[in-house]
Amino acid sequence: TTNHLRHVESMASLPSGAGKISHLNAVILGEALASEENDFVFPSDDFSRQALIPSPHKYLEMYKRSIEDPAGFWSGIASSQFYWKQKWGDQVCSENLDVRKGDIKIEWFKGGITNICYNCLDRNIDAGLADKIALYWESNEPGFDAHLTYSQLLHRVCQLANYLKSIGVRKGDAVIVYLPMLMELPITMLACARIGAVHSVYILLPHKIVEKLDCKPKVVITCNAVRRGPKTINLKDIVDAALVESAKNGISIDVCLTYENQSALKRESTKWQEGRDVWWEDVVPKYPTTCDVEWVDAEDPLFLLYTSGSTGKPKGVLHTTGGYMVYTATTFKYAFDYKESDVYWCTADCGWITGHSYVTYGPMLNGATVVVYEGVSFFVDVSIDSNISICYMQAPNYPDSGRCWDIVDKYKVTIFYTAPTLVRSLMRDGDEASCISNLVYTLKYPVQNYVTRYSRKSLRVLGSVGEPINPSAWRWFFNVVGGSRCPISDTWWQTETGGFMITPLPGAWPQKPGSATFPFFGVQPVIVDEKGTEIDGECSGYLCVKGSWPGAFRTLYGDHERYETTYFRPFPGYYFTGDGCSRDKDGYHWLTGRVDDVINVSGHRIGTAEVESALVSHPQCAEAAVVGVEHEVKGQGIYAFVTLVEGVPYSEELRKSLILTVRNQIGAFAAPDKIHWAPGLPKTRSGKIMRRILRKIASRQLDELGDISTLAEPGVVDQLIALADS
Ligand code: 6R9
Repeated sequence: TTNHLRHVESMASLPSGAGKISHLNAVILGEALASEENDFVFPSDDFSRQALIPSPHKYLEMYKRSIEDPAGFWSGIASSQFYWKQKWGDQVCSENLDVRKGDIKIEWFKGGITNICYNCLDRNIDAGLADKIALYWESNEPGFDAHLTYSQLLHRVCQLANYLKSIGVRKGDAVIVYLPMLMELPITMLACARIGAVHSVYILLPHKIVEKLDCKPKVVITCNAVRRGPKTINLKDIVDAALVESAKNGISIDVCLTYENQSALKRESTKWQEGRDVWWEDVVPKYPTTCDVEWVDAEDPLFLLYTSGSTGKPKGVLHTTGGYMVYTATTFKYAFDYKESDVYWCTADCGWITGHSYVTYGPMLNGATVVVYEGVSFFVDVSIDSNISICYMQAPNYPDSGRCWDIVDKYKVTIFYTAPTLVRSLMRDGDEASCISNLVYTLKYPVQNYVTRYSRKSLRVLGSVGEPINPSAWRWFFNVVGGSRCPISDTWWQTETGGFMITPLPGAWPQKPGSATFPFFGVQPVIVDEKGTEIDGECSGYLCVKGSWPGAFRTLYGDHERYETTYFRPFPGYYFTGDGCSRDKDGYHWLTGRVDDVINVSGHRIGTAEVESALVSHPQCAEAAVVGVEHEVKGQGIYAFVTLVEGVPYSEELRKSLILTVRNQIGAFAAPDKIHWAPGLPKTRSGKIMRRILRKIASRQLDELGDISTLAEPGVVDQLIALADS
């Protein structure tokens, strides 16, 4: 095609100096592209022509600059596109990323004084966006919606900020947020940021919250209930239970601000603790709609977000203000080729980093119009009832599996950002003729396919995040959902990185289904072997990052030691991502999943250790070992080997009760898909469980068990195999 040629030409004409950037070597040569590989998918000429980064050449030019002069590159963006009350000091970035040279430290724009809420709202309003829609809110029930313009959003944010100040929330104080996808969630995040408070948003609030409250919050913001598909979930009950637990540990919450989500539950039916609980609607609207900004240092904390680690205790990832602001805004703009007229929908929940960086901050900093959808758009069945339904991953299938595209058409969504788990589940439903649960829908859409009965013609760019997207899901997303027209930004990044690290720039690169392609500006990914030696060219190994980027997390809250040990000690001199990665002959990056003991279920990280500790807390469970197994929809499923206390017989009832224990302690999404009764576990003589073998048994690759001679009791393997399908 002509487009194909254009790409090859632009690659061939690159300056030879660009070749110094080693991982791009292969691509710069352009050889593979010329060799008619059919696994490339090219952006259309039309798309590339209007794109912010229209060619590999342009990308390389900017990429080179960002690597050779990071301070110049980022300070140029920071000063031209954001408001700073006061400019930063002499140094744009000061860092030590080498444990051998002292404490790890990352600082960007230190001394710069700003406020991210001001930059999201006031700055955009001053620039003429006052009447532009900031948020479209779509309810769980089709037909119910709301919206706010930028100036209306600012008023709401200010009212809440004033209320929070009135109850004593000050700069640096932590605020716990447990809200569903209502407009009040981004409002809350922005209100905290406006007054310099540190928000800590949860996607679930397990009973074990006590472990997480080391930030000593005084205020919790929640709502009474939420509708997810056909179900009502009483969030307030979950909060109440968590607060009882934390009180036992001496953490007392003064105020539990509760939004009355009327469509889900009336206030009369909400359990209430006088003196602590306050209805949002009774107090917040009484406050003034303007509120002075608390100016903060670029390195003042913005938020804490807890994420699973490979050892039991969740990690409180701390992000600061200035670098995060510059980084999320810039990544959003380029990776989605953002235009002012775009309508953007990210299906992630704000309780996940994706919701922080790419529902709230990144898009709002760009003055974008954002769709917020209340209903099930992702997963999570957070109910804490005792009824074990094995449905913890839910697709957005209410009233049916066409809901996403219904929303896309309704708001004329142009950029749609979601997770492979959702793509896979809709792919499963999407190609079937409709088998519809709802009469109105049946009459409206008699026999058509869930996807194609909608136009989707507004779509321009698609995005994927959370786990590697399988090439088959990629192709379905591209061909069916995007009508073979919309580039897919498969964004690889982490809670820790704050924003995109390896991502296609739509329009710039030909894509390969399943590859996250190339690093974002300023990011230097390196692949190392077990010894920590960088490997070049076509290779695979451990993914690390050299140097810092503005969006990087600065510490683990209250545990800088663990921050260094987990991320900077495994391969001294580098940030270790915990992921495996290979690079192909064309320089494209392929993420291969976690190399530590973290399972990725529907894009959510669950430490094996967390699930194991929950299982073992059951009085009849002696020992547990958890591994991930391939799962058609969730990406990975949880497979648990469980050894029972001597003399206790294995039964269906016990199985349910084990699963319930995990649900109650961690959350429904962590519930094992399979409990495999194990009279014994394969262990080395030093007592380490050999997960390598358990993974093989779990995936029934029995002829690939490998060497089992180092086992203390090799006989257990045969026992386990015998019990595999019992
Ligand atoms: C944003 C987010 C991070 C882990 C990460 C990796 C996996 C995320 C991915 C991906 C392949 C992608 N991951 N995006 N793997 N391709 N596009 O997911 O943050 O919840 O912290 O998870 O998710 O394994 O290390 P987080």
